[in-house]
Amino acid sequence: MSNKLILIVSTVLMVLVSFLGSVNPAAAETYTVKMGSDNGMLQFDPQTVTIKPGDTVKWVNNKLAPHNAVFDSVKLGPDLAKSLSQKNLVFSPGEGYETTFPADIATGEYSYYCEPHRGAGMIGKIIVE
Ligand SMILES: [Cu+2]
Repeated sequence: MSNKLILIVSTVLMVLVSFLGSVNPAAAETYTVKMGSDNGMLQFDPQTVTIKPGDTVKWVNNKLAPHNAVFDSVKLGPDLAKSLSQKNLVFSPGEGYETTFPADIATGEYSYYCEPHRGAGMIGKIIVE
């Protein structure tokens, strides 16, 4: 190869590398789930949220408190269930909490429930894909 060709090739490679280095992974997002629907149902709203690993779910008390959000320790194992769950009951409108799903969490469906209203069907689902 001539010196000129080597110079051109190395310049192209440098431009390519700096371009690739500037591409950021998608920024993590936050999804809000209302506890108690606007029309006064004992539900999480939306009942199903689809997220990616590293995203955050924010539960906010809306109506018919008290509520919480508990993940099943039998399915997930006690450590993961504990890290995702929010066991404290919320009473005031607007009160809530956030859970960031770990970047290395397995994809799949993660169902959870509100302890006081589980029997009434207050059950939600987070789909990690
Ligand atoms: Cu509830």
